[in-house]
Amino acid sequence: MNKGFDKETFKRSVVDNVKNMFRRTIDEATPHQVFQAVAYAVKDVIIDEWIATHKEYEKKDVKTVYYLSMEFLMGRALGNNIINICARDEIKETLDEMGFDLDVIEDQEPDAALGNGGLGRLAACFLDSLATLGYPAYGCGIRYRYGMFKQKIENGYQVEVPDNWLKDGNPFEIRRPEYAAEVKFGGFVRIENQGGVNHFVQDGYQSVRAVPYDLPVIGYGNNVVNTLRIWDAEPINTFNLDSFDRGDYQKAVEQENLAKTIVEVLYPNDNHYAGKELRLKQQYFFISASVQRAVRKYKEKHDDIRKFYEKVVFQLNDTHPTVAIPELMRILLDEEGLTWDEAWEVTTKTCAYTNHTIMSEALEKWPIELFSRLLPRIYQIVEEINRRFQNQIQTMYPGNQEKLRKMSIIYDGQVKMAYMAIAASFSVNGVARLHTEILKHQELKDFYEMMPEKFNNKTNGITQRRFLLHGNPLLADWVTSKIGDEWITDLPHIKKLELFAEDEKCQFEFMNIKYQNKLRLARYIKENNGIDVDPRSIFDVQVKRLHEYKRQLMNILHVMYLYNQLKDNPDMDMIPRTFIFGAKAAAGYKRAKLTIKLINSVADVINNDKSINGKIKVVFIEDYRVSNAELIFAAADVSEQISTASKEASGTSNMKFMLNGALTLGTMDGANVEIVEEVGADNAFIFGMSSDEVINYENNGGYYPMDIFNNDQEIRRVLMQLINGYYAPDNPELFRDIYNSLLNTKSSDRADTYFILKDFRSYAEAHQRVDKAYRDQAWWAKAAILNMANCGKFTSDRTIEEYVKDIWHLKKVTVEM
Ligand code: 26V
Repeated sequence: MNKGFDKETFKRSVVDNVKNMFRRTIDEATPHQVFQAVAYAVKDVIIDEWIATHKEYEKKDVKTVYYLSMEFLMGRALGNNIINICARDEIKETLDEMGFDLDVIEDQEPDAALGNGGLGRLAACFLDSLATLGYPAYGCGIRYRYGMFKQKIENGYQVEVPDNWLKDGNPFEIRRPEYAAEVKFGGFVRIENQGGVNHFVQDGYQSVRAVPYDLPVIGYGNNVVNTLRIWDAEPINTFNLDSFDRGDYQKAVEQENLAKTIVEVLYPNDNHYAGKELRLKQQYFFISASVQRAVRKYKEKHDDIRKFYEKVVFQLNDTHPTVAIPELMRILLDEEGLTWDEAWEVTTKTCAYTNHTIMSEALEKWPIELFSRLLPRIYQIVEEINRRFQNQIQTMYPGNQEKLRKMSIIYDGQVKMAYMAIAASFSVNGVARLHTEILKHQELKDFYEMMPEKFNNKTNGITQRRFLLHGNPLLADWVTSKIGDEWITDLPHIKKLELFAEDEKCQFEFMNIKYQNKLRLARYIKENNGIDVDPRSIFDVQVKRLHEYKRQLMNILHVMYLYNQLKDNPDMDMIPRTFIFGAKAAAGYKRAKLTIKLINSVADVINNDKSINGKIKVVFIEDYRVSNAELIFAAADVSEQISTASKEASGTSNMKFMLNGALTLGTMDGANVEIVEEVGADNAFIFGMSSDEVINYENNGGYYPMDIFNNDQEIRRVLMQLINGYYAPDNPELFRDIYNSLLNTKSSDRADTYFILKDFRSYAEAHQRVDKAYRDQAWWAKAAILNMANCGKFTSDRTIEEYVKDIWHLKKVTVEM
């Protein structure tokens, strides 16, 4: 309940907004215009709190975390903002009285999809938790003109469509030209001797003007409104006759183009580094602007820049913002006049680094040629960082050339960003316990041995406010009716649900709510895919980016295997199952895109086969994104978390499913390990090789999938169907590449790199356990409720408290209104 909320004021505000913005009366407004009017009315409600929060931060001179991230996958703002100002019921009612449906209005808003997947959504959850817990924080990122592409499925294939999310404006953003900063690229470095002191001056550069746009990040029911600051690029001098006259025509046009291209589009790669120049420009652009601003802000109140770290901490979300390290060094050395040692002390006490993947293809390594050409002064500083780091290695390991070679920040013509991040950060963290252990003892072993004190784990979390309170109102209300509403800001309270797990009436209520949510998703699927699904079937869901290590392929191969069994034995006793997929493939990732085609081809055959009586349905949900994810988690019975053990750093959808009472079918990978620890192995379906086994095989050259192909006739049959036209009668060769990836050892890479055939039997057996378990509805309901009851650890509120305690050392602030 929002005490200050006044219905009549709100109504007037909406009506006035429609008039002022569109010169229309409210009854003439389109649904999208109504959305905008409502969004501005909500902004009206929070604007004073936003101002008050920052006044309070100023007054208390607080330490602030700057969460530096190339990605913030925020999703829609309106519904979440309404929830966090605790005015959901009031606003729903008010709009009802005006003849509008809040759900329909919310549906008008485009997702802010400024991120790819897990890493970007984690950043968004962290901002929600920081504001809710009352910690001073900025998110710093890029205002991409085009976010993550929209996915269309045409003839079973993924087609990428540009996401012009800003075309009708963004009601919540505020442009802040007063905080603009200049960012310089290219040119050369000149040394100027002034009174015996060397000054480094960058000349002959191109530059852009970085202009920030602020978005409010609203804490739940606490008057705190933090800021997500995303930077836009504008040309430094508007194209004018002046420069034309001076013969700078070329440069003026180039700078205009640079500004336009820099923020044009989010790179839609997840876990694959490509070494594109524009990507490095994006990185330096938003980092230079953010670091300059942080230094300027600090200096408004403090004179001793040597104590910068007492008020500021930079959290690097993966290596993408690592140029923050040499950029801060540059400012401290060249602009603030600190010595190297002084600047290094400040920098290393300010920066902390989070690692989100061990996949080697995601590691950022920039060619020296590119790096030094684009960022000449920054490169000089990186060289000096490396020189001193090498000295340190030599002191610790005298004569050990191997260490020097393996740990060098600059090696083999490349700058290794992860190594720089580790060398210059006071904290290095992984995102789940298993992941951190693998970092310490495998991937980053040398660094861990040299500086063990830096390494720590911060198991990821998710915000229950978006993924239960907003996404699943029926279940959220049910939980509150049983145990009160403390879970909203203190998720471990949800443990109290355990008392109801065995209660027949509660089990029935739970299953009924799940059924309602399955109906809601079935309607969505019918509207968007034209497929009828049976809400009484088991909804078995895998939604995440498409990647080989996540093994969507194993999932669909298993569906093919089940279908074969049904064809042989149409009376086979099985609970009807709907296999639901949602996944975007990176635009250039051929095999991933072919996997989407395979899923859709299998869906076509199976969904149209009357002979199996609808026992299996396969649905590929187009354009999986934050907004439809909320519907999907709410409706899931089974959560597929089936990555090859050791490969998924954490996973976060696993937690969102758990929160919504789905049971995990998964490997002992990432945070699944901790989920099972919390809920008990009896209340999940675990299968497959352990990470140790996987790593062992990898260190010994892999295994022989051909043995499985030769000895297991059912697997062989499935694989043959990839190349005999069973699912592609017009083009039997269509899936040859997938077949080859599983069986053919080319000289370079191993076959079945991700152990799909190796884990297949164990996976199929786990599916049988699911089928058997679902027959006992009381057992299933109990297990689902126990999953909810034991998900308390996985709130991002807990993760943030750990970051604060171990890394950031921030103080909570309260805002009175
Ligand atoms: C890497 C790259 C490489 C260069 C091109 C663009 C690009 C974009 C994103 C990434 C990030 C890949 C790392 C990542 O997303 N990791 C995921 O992080 C989640 C949050 O910690 C975690 O739950 C997932 O397991 C992990 O895969």
